[in-house]
Amino acid sequence: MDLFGNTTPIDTALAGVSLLKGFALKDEAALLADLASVITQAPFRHMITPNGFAMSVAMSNCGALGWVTDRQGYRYANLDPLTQKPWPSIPASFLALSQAAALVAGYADFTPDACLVNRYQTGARMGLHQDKNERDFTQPIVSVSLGVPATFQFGGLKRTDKALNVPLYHGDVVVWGGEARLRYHGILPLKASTHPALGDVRINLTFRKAG
Ligand code: MD6
Ligand code: FE
Repeated sequence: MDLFGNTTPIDTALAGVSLLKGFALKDEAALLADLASVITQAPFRHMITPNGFAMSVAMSNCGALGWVTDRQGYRYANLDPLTQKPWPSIPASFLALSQAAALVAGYADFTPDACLVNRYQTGARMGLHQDKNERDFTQPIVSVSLGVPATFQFGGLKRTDKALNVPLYHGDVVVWGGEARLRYHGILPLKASTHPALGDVRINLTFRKAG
């Protein structure tokens, strides 16, 4: 499957990235119900970066491991620091979707143990970063976008490499692996907008094999 469906040629600069437009739409109802359940158990919070700044993106997690940041650094933790309880387990609808997307992208045995849930309100952004707190870089990351659109920046292997802007819409799924796995990426400040099911926010689910 090529990156932009069948309308645009494959951009070889993005080898290792599969953009599955609308792949999550058929599961919308179950995903939103399961999302609500996860957030009831592990509420969204603005975590603190190692430099002491509150992130503009609010976060939660489900799965055996959850991605956290505080003054001590970025890491995966098996307890929610807010509740001191294990994170909720990855709901069946989340797991099935992530595995189906990984399979389409060529990863037959993706077994995520971590699902980071990001909530962007108007103006929230995620600066260019690499995902490198995971153990096994041969495993892909599966990223699901829900709610209002956002502009995703695909950079290179160096922070200063020029980034390509790609809009992501409700239901889009991106699978990252191979040579793309350590590329810098980020989300531009969210523009004010409203989605019929989610209101004025964007939700991103990123599934990983972290441990
Ligand atoms: C977001 N996503 O889409 C932020 N990281 O809100 C990420 O940081 C990300 O989508 C690694 C792989 C896929 C992603
Ligand atoms: Fe990331």
